[in-house]
Amino acid sequence: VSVSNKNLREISPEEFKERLASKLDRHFEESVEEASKEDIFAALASMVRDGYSGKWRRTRIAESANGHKQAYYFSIEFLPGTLLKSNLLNLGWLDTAKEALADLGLDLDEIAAVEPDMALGNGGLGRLAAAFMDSLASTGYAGNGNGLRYKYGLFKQKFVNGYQKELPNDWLKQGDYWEVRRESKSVLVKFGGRVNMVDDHGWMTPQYEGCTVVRAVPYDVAMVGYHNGVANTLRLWDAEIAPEDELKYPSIADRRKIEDLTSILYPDDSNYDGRLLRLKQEYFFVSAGLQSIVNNFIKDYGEENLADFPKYVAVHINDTHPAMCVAELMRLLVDGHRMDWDEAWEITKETMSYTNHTIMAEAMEKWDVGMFSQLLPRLFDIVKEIDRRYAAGLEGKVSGDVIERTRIVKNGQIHMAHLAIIGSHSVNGVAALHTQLLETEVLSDFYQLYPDRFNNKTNGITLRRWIQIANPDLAKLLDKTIGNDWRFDSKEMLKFEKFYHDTATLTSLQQIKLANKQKLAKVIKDKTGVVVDPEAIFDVQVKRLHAYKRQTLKLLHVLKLYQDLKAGIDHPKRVVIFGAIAAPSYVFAKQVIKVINAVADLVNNDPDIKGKLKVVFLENYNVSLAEQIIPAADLSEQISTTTKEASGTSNMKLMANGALTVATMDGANIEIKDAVGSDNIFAFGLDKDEVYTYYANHSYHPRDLYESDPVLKKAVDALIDGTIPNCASEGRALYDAFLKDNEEFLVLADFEAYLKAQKLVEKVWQNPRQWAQMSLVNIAHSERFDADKTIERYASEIWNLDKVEFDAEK
Ligand code: DL6
Repeated sequence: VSVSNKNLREISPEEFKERLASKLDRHFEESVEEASKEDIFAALASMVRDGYSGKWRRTRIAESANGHKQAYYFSIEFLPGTLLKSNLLNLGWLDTAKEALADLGLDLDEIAAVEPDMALGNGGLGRLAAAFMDSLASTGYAGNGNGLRYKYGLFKQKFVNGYQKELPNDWLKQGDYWEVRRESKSVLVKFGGRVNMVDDHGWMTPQYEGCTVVRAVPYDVAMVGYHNGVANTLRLWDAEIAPEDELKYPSIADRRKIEDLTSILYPDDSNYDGRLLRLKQEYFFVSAGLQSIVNNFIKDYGEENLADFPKYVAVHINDTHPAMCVAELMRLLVDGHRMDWDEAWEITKETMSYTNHTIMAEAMEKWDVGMFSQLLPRLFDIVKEIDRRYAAGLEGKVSGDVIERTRIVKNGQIHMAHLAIIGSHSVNGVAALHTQLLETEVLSDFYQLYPDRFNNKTNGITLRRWIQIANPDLAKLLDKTIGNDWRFDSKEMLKFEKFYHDTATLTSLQQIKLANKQKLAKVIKDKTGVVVDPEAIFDVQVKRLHAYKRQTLKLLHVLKLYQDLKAGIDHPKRVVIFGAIAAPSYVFAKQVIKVINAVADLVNNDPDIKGKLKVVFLENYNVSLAEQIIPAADLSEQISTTTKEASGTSNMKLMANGALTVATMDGANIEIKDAVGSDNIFAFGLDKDEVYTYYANHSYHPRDLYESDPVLKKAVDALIDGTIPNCASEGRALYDAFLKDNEEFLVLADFEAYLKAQKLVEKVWQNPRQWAQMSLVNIAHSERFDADKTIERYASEIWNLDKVEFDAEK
């Protein structure tokens, strides 16, 4: 990129105040003194849009005019959180904004809190996609997102009596400040009906009959780069009635049948209708996105140059949800542009790349042939043909068993991961262990067939957001100690390690953490009424609720601490903080939530405990809440069953904020341990080989452990012996799950090692200087997980992008 401007204050406070006053005057006919927080927020958002609009236009023009290859990241989820502060930061306006507003007696944090989180994701998958958008722009690549504009997004989690209830998340009700509706770029997407292949001058061409046509309208959101004049695009599609079909849908109820396609993220897939809606959503954003990319390509380079498509376009399939990209691009090339199948296939493979984000079979999508072929008849034909040619091409070269295991269409189902792998030139996992497991276990047949396609890209996080925005005092301490170059090149953070013995720096670190904990204590009090002591260990587990992530192991630890305290065995003060949402139809996860909430009630209100242990489950965990919790964490719980967590990214955010990690050797925890050294992490638990030995030999018998370890037995029994009021059936469900022979998540098997690790935690906690030193090492080494670096690897090793070149200010 031409311009990398290191001026952290690109605008003066005076100019900022003037612009704000004039916006308020123009849009709301009011002065700063009269304006509500909402109006000030709207005025700020409008100023920010003015600030990047030229950059956005210039980037778009430069990207196509200069023949730059563009990457398109297709993802069912994007979780950018809120955008005001991150746009201010990336424009170089954040410090000025804080100062200017403070001069006016206003607090930027309070005003920014008006903005709802964009509810377009669920967890790590969506957050990673959003981090990549920021990094693509910030590293100066032409990279755009392609997803769905869910009107209600993921549900809003509420606890009623300790149970999770799901409410619609009306995040768009104030109107979104950042999106631009691009009516003229709308395309049509077809569902259902029948397809007849007719001979049109020697080319078999599909004729669609009786299908439902949905209009896809894009809403674009600028993804502003950090101090570099670049602004890329996140394109989100909304479903509308096609203008020519208005009469077909006369009533509101009729219209909603179409418009509801983009109402919610992850419709309940435990029933047929929910699954059908998911499939529709997936095809909708795949088809709309690819149509618009192909249209753009033809506008810029001409239809006659379609053979060069992969020179200018990379399409990334983020998890299996957009795997239909493979078949849809084939459809567009073969049906739409009369390209020969073999040529189209080579182009498709060269264009597509795929990331796998889990080894959990349940998340590797498969669609019933019946549903798929009815909803997408032409695409089904194409998938079948891809599958037929795949199998035919391997015949005689590899065993029939391998062909059978790797086929796309088999046993009445379409295997989307297989489609993505067969139709891509690159398949990557998201941490070294995960990629290794893909190669040796989960996708080993494919690895044998296509060893060159497989590669690892360990995940990363937006350090800018998690330090500069969420933990500004830590950012200032880094500036003071190592200078502010780290804000532009995270490698510089390694220099922070030089302050390992510096008492003043260690004291500052402790003070910053304490202040962050005081702030979080207030949030906890306001949200739950629970009073927590900021001097206690803040022990944090924030992530989706899933059996493999083992919030249950933390729960057993809490029960053990409670029992000790009741028996007069002392422990350092601790506040255990959970944040987690459960999929609406995931019964076990919801039972875990209920039991944790019941335990919280018990522990927090038991006078015998004297406040030495508190348990807090914060509702509706999202990016904004994460920004409040993570800077205040002392301890990061990364305790998944080894082999099950593909990477994890809360582990990275927490270490960057100086939390120490209690970790199984799973996912990216292994790489965190590599980075900080084994003295600066609390590693414990079964390793990969031990886990696989249990699985292979069916030799995990948790009841033996339970019978032979009285401490374990006592903690587990608390679930059913009446210790925890108001959750008898849920407690029983957990108890039964833990004791089931060959229980998949090996909870009890890791209990003893986990207690040992926590003993060590308590010991180190007694030595605040050592704790601060370990914390410092973790902060310094979080540079390794900067998403900018991850994106550099995707750009050079998978997408083959070069940086956008233009004069940012012209
Ligand atoms: O790669 C992003 C993120 C990883 O950090 C998590 O370890 C992984 O669980 C998550 N995967 C998914 C996929 N679906 N499921 N389950 O969300 O991806």
